[in-house]
Amino acid sequence: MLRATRPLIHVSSSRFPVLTRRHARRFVSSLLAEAHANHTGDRRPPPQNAITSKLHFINSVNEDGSQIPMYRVLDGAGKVIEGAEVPEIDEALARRIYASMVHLPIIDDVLCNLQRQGKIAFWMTSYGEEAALVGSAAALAPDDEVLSQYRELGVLLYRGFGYDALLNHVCGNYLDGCTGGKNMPMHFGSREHHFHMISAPLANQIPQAAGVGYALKRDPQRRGRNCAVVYFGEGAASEGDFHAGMMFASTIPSPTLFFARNNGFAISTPASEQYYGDGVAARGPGYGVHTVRVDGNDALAVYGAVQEARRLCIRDGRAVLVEAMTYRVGHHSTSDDSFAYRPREAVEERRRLDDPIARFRMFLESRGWWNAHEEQALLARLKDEFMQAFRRAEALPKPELQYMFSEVYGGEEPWTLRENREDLKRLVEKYGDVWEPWRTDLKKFRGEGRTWPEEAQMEK
Ligand SMILES: Cc1ncc(C[n+]2csc(CCOP(=O)(O)OP(=O)(O)O)c2C)c(N)n1
Ligand SMILES: [Mg+2]
Repeated sequence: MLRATRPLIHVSSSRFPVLTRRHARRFVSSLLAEAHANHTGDRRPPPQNAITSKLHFINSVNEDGSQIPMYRVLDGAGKVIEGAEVPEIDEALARRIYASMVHLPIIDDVLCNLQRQGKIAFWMTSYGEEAALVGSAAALAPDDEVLSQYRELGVLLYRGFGYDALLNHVCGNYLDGCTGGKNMPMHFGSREHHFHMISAPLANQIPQAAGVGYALKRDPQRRGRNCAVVYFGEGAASEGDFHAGMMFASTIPSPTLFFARNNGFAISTPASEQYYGDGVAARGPGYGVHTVRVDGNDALAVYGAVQEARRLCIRDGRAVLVEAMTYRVGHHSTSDDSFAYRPREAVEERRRLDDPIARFRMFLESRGWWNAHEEQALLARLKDEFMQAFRRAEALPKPELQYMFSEVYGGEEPWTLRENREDLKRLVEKYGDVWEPWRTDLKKFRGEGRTWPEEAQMEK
């Protein structure tokens, strides 16, 4: 990118040239070159790098070749580890984080069952990643712009996206404010909650986030106040778009916080086959980006790391990368059976040894902020509220059938869509009453698929 040359000293008289930073830099380096040449007899320009006479290859960001360490605050029993920097957290925030973690497996259990019963089309669980999601969400401002991959429901719910909004989307009914019933479940988003709509091609959100970060920097109302936060899996970090996004945010500086959820798998491909280097974190310094690796199953460590990452990001107006190490306890999605490619015992062992929810609960209990009685009451209340919301969403019809053709593209409707709509209308009129699958299915739509208002709109 071309940068405007900023004057260092601006002299208004036309007799003096404007001295720019670039001129000053050139002047100083020519002096240095001359001194270097006089001293050594070497007339070449002075090197930018320190010189070494040792031929030494490196393959690590650490001098000693070791892996980047992982920041942790709580041990497996929820006790603060020796020497840990404990982020400031009060009882109200800790309880909010905990409640937001706890409802994720409740939602996942219910929705996986409903998918098996054929009541919803698809679901992807957050099992095992509750601390990474909620701990990070808690460290952000509610109006930081979030661009997510798909497994980040916990972040959106933390911001107050309710069960009704979620289930209207999952059921694809006419009140689905995310995609108007047109997309698969898991394509949620909410303008009100500064959470950009999910789109399935992996990593597309990463360069977009660098652009969003840059837009925030250009906006005088939000500069120095907000950042863009992009969530992605370690699998998505193998896409070219990850590198494009990092490069953008590094060379065209913007307050963009990259949050990698390293859950050990990209569907059936284990992390060990996804990269040979030191995970995702090792790539950050290559782009000159401040980077930290954190224990993603430790809600307190994630909260502290993201809070600091956000502070740096906004202070410097530059990208920061956080890699949260966690484990995908669930199958990739309801279309996957992970026991076909990893032993069931390994998963059960992980769940038993390192449950992020239990770890944070023990921390709360050790401070006297939680007890078994509250636990029971909370679980029962959340399950009840969720089931009631499901019954409400399930009872609502799908949008007008013809709405599938509206609001697909901005601007003038392409003729292909108009033709498709007319074809469908003709077919419904011809077969809608006589062909059984359609006779039943059409009843699920508003107007039983027979009303064709000129311009169907998404319910707002
Ligand atoms: C460009 C592209 N390629 C492949 C897919 C199919 N796909 C969907 S999810 C996924 C795995 C992603 O793994 P990761 O980024 O680690 O996220 P996780 O599912 O582990 O949360 C793949 C390969 C896709 N959606 N888009
Ligand atoms: Mg993954």
